[in-house]
Amino acid sequence: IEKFKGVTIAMYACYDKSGAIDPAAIRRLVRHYCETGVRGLYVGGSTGEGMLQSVEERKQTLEAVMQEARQHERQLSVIVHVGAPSTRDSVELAVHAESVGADAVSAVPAIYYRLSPQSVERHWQAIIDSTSLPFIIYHIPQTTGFTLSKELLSRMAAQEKVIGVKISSESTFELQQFKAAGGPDFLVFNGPDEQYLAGRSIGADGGIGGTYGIMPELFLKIERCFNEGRLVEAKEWQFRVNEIIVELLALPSLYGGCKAILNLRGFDIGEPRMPLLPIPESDMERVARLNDKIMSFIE
Ligand code: NGF
Repeated sequence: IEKFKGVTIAMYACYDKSGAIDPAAIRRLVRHYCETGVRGLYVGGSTGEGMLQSVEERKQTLEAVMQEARQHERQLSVIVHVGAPSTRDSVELAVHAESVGADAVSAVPAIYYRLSPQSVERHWQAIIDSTSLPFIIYHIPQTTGFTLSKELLSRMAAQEKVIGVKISSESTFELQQFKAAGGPDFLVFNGPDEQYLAGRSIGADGGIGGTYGIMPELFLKIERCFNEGRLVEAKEWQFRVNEIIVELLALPSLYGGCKAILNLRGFDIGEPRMPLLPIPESDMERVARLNDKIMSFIE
């Protein structure tokens, strides 16, 4: 489980001008992330727009990620989000993830229907049983509407294959409680990037986040300061990160903003897919200023 600890970037979806998956752009971005020193990538989650893509597109995306990631000496740990409205699609994606050499799979509860805990448990179990890969629960109640109880979490965590939970709810208390319920070897990933340091301080083993991809260097600084016990410095870096996140959240869409920043840097990954909004021309000056600010923090 060591290979999953630390900073894991939630990968952005990459599209060409027509809105189709762009394998070349994916590989370009993964190549860049391989050089930053982060621990791994989380593919096809909220940031990765997995829910807005067909099963085939999700497979195509992962294949491009794996082809690039496996060419580098520094091996990124690749966690694949296979959550989907149907168990059948999630299982198909999990089987595919294993076949291309991913390190772990992860899933939200099946979305759209209001599901009982028994139903979510059966859904996750079907995914877990379909491969020999480790499984990471994805807890994001604000989008799925599903409240994960400590009881269900503990039952899931009792299985060897269930190695952790990614907690995107904003409660650090819940994070601490889930860590206690899972036990010392059960991984907890911080979800809200604004609380990376708070999450780490209260028991998270690392984080998976959607804004890491435009400023991995800053999250690595927080991580390093935290590990070396330099907490005042860690807090200063977190505050700088939060200055950026506040501005990103004020844009028409968060992922649109992140992608626009990467496009300014020449990555050419396209816009988010509707209903997520692109950044209008009128906001591009703001985005450029934000990019300058990030770069000034990184230097
Ligand atoms: O996007 C959300 C919704 N949360 C993400 C993250 O927890 C989920 C977080 O990075 C994620 O990264 C993924 O599955 O791809 C936020 O974007 C960030 O903290 C800004 O608010 O809650």
